[in-house]
Amino acid sequence: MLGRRTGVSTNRITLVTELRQRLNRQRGPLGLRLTNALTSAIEDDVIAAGEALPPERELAEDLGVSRSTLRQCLEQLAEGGLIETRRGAGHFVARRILKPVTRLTGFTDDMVSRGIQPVSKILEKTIMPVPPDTAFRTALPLGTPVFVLVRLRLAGDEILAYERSIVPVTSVGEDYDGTGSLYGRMDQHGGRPKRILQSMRAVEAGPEIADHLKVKPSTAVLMIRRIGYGSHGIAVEDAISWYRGDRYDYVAEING
Ligand code: 16G
Repeated sequence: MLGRRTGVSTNRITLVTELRQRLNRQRGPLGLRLTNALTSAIEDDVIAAGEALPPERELAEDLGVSRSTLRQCLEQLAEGGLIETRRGAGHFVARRILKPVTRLTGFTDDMVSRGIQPVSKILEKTIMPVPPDTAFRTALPLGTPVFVLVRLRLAGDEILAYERSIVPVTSVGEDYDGTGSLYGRMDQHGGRPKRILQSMRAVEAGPEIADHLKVKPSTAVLMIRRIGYGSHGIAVEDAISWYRGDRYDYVAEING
């Protein structure tokens, strides 16, 4: 009501009230308090993923801080991946992808189930005898023909991952051109993995990965190794992926 009468949205009033309280609860330099207040407000969903922050000038006025202090805080949040700054449009709370580790899905499944358009850019596709390191990891006999597919994985125009998948040619068919969902293609041939061994670790993006993911070198990214086994226990995928660490939350249910 109040919001409508004054022309200020209720969301903005709630956000400003919350931020003021969070600012006052802390000690230390104003910039640090403001960064912490904004971070915790975003983490507590006071302002939801995808929503716009109020314009810089208005937010600075409402909070009684200078625009340059606010701008520095916003730059820090953008670097940490909490907000996205779109030129001419303002600052938006970044959307993160919650991915259950226990569900056996591929990238396309993950995107489609969230109503996001999956896009892939093929960087390399080759048929070759299985590389020795893959043969060691998967126990595929040396000489097995495999399809090597290197792709950038995007949600719309946003790059989320860079990945290399190696699958036996029998799992995709010799006429596969690498387009569309790899798992969708495998479903029509030998079948997608039924069991997966996966490891995940945080690494600093080297220059090549940073360039692919369009992040600054040394940014923390998730390196994920996945070996998928088909219904007869034979390996059908050896994959390595680098996922944007600021876009993915891997979640698991743990029962005691
Ligand atoms: C995921 C898998 C990857 C698999 C791909 C298939 C992880 C870490 N990696 O990105 O191993 O090849 O999905 O996706 O989950 P597609 O069916 O969309 O091609």
